[in-house]
Amino acid sequence: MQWRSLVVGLVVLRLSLSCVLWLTFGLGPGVSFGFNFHLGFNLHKLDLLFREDKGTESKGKTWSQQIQGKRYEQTASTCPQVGQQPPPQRSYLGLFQGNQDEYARRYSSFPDSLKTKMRGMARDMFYFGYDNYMKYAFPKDELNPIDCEGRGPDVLNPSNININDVLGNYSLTLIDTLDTLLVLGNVSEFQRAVRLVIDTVSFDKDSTVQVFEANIRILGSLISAHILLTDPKHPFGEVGFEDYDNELLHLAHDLAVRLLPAFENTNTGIPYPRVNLKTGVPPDSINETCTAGAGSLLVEFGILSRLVGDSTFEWVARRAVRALWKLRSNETGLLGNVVNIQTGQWVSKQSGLGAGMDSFYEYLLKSYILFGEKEDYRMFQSAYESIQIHMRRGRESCNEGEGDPPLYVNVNMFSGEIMNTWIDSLQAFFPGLQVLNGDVDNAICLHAFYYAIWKRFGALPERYNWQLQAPDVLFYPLRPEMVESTYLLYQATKNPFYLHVGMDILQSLETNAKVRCGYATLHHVVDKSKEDRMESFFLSETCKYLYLLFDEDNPLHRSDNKYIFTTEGHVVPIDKRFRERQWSDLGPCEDGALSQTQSNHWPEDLTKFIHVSVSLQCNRIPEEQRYALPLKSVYMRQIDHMVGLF
Ligand code: DMJ
Repeated sequence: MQWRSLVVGLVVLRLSLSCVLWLTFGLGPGVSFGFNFHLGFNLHKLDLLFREDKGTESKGKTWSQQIQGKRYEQTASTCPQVGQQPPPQRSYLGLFQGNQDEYARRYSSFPDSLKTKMRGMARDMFYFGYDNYMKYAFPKDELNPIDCEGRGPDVLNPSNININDVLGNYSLTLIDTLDTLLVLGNVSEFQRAVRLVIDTVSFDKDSTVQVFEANIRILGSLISAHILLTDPKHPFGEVGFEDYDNELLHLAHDLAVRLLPAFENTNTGIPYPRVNLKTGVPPDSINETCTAGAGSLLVEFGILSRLVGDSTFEWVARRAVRALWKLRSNETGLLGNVVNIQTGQWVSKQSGLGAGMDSFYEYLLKSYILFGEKEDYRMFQSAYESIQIHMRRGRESCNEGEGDPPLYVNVNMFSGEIMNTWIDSLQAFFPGLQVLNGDVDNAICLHAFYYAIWKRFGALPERYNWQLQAPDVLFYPLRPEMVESTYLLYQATKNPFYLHVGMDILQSLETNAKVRCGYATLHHVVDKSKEDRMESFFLSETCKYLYLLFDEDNPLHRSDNKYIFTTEGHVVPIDKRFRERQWSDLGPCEDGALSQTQSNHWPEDLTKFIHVSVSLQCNRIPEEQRYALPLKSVYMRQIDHMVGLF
């Protein structure tokens, strides 16, 4: 009974506040969710919980209004039925007009001199981390940037998977960083680093690592550096050296062979999450894996197969993707984020775009772009459609109409019902993928939401609760996703807005994360306390994308060079030879939806991806569009308001 009184009390309180507002400002109930959102704060939460209990959550367009337990069926983007008059509405747009120029003033130009300065800042950021890693930490895996020491696996606590999944006692940071040195134009240091890897790295280690992490950070980096070293087009100039004898490729192959036991003794073909590099799958291994972990191996394994002429690697990676795909829901087409590899049962039915799922989607599209297998694109298209239908909330168009800004929420894979009210930092990669898919409009809006969160905290909290307007999980380990999307959006639009975003990111990293020997994980995005850890992706991705954002003349941006980035930011050319395989035994596609797969040729429309995926020189964009904000001021202001910036 108590909660009912509380609800009634809150309803009364809210009605009184609405009355005051109505009498004072003439604001009726159909106005800005911003006001409703603020004033009905606790009520939203109770209503949401109540509705979730009853399972009545629906998939309307206005998610902030939904959380208040209201139904605003008649939004501006919903056509009224013929003969019916829509109820008069007062637009929230009106509330924000008049101040819109502050956004235009702030974001609509970016002088070349500032660009040069920011490029220098990104370069210095990289070298501060890299040089100190080499000085204090190499050959260990990571640098502890506060104590200026190296860090290897946690041998005393094998169950510390936060560390041991990633650190294999194989000079992780050095390997992960190889191609960034080339992107920064440092050929001599690249060559020195390659030699160091060849001379010192061995995978014959008693380390139990996560297959996914070893694949994206180590295998991906080795094959990327190998390809760049041997690329006959010499995109970065003469980077090869005379006595190079494919050692990086041999190392990559050696590692991949050590990962193969993960694909044995699994009923579904979905791999075990971890292997010991010496002894294979540990006897006490769990039978559960996340979708991204098992389903994001195809890019690296596929390239390796094609480079060494052995289909095994691509075959196991593809079998895993197909097995996961078969387990999608018949109702929604969505997958969950944790699955049992023996039974094929979903352990977690949550479907989202962030942790546990992110690179699964990414690699469907990137595999297709690289290898031209139509099967991959069909899966991607179908997944993208399901995401749009079941996860996307908010107004239909990013830059038009009324309603909440688009947002992608975590839903139950079978019912599409919302499961919680947070989005995570990893999801910030998605606008970059949307750009790659040609959906720049949606990318702009989602990115703007994350940027507003960044502005508020000077970082992205690991989880942000959009209902509470507060972080749920407070750390920020220097992740790259936000800057990755910023870079790809800049390449697609050439809008100076994105240079400002990059500058903000650079400045907050300098202010909030810089310590004695590098950049430290933020333990708490509000009080800015730190942890003594600098993950390898900070140098391999965060710094790389920041530098590229400001380096217009980078070889990667020349129109005759076409590249794609792996999920760890490693550069791989889109090359004809990766579309030619010497085998035809990829196995039949058992899934009816994919059975049309016959040809391994790229279809005609691939140019769409090539244009956005690589360094498009966007000089064709008309001036007035280039310097207009990518998102109208009124919508930017709406989002800023919504994340509590004012
Ligand atoms: C990186 O290792 C990769 O970007 C991966 O896809 C996701 N997690 C980290 C960065 O956050």
